[in-house]
Amino acid sequence: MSTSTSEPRSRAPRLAAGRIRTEIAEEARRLGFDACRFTPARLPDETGRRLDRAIADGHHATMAWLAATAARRRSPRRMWPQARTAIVLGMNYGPASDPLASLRRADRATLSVYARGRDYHDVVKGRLKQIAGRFAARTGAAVKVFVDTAPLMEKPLAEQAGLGWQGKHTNLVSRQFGSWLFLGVILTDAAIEPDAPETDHCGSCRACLDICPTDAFPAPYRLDARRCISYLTIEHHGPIPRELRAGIGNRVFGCDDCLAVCPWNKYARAGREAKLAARSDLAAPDLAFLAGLDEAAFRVFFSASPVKRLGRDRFIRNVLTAIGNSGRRELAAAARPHLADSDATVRGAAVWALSRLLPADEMAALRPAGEADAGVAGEWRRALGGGPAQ
Ligand code: B12
Ligand code: SF4
Repeated sequence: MSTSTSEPRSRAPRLAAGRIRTEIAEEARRLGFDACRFTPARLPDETGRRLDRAIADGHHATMAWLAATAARRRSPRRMWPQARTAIVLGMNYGPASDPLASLRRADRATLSVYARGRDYHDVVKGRLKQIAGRFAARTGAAVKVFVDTAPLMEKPLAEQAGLGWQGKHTNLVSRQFGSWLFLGVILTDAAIEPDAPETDHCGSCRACLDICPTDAFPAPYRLDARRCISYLTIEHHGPIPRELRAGIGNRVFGCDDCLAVCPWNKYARAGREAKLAARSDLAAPDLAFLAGLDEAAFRVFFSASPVKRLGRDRFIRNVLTAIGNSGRRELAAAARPHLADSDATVRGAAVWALSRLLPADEMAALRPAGEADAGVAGEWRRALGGGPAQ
């Protein structure tokens, strides 16, 4: 998100180049960033061509904003022609314990590591603004601040700045922090001496590709979001495609499998940023409890968490998918009330979940007299043997 701009009347070149770098890096460290490096605010044509190819192949799924902004996204200068330097910052959010441990507990939910603490957008954005604001005030340089949602390719920029390299799972891998860096970028019209880029250290390893539960990598370094659990549980609206539901397991918000198995994590350590510390009640929350959250309770339980942005309906859809995958008949009681939910996607997810836990005669007894939504009616038909159950 572009959150801060000052006039493009730069006096920055008057300052000694080394001093600017040191001042910014020290400020970044003081504000809790673990990496801060500099690179020219342009990306090679090859990066743009790869973006085009991903979009042409439909790998962006329903994230139409990726395609709509592709022309600006391919290089920072397409978005802001005066930009000369990208200051790329990384914040380590490495987990203190095995982030995949809750996957083995069928009655519990798994939230991705980044969703177990405060929303990183709030934490990172405010601090980027502080760094950029002070730098602009000292030098007269123009600045713009970005975290995640702006049309900027943060991972290729971070690789070019030398924070790490884009691994086969497509995320940035750092020799110091493994897969666990949040990225943020400050663009400026000041020319600052660049750092050297990082090179690829994946070698022949394919651990991230092989562990993916939904087979989302058509090739190394290429992710098809249509099959990625992170996309399906966070970005996707409406029913989750039937053939992918089983692979989701008990993941109710995001997925970390490909990140967590990276061998470079062995050099990583737990993040030191207190505000991003994991909430203990989100390490493996009870599925029955989560299924019982109404709108108000959902907002309170997930206040300040990125999960809140998902909204209650999509979150309950995810919880019901996890219940359907649990194999725990006793969880049927938590799913049953959602057969009458006001949201059709939630009703459909409840039908699917219950059909995986209950025998056909019990399922038939639960069928409502009428179902106006065609999608939910279809779920009922399949659940009662009128179509292939998965
Ligand atoms: C869209 C998006 C998603 C989508 C699509 C992911 C994707 N890989 O594109 C979804 C919803 C699936 C997603 C999921 C996640 N995301 Co996300 N996401 C983004 C976002 C907003 C844009 C990424 C983008 O431009 N994608 C378009 C594709 C085409 O670009 P690309 O991934 O860089 O693809 C490159 C490769 O395919 C490469 N390539 C293609 N062929 C080849 C061949 C070779 C040989 C090579 C070397 C390269 C190569 O070229 C392409 C261009 O560089 C960024 C923030 C930002 N503005 O950058 C965050 C971001 C990438 N996400 C982030 C995170 C943390 C996640 C999750 C871990 C969250 C979670 N736990 O669930 C997962 C990880 C899933 C995964 N394996 O990628 C972080 C990653 C931090 C890091 N260390 O890299 C970012 C940077 C946000 C941030 N500010 O910190 N995300
Ligand atoms: S985040 Fe999960 S589903 Fe997505 S590519 Fe990685 S392992 Fe596969």
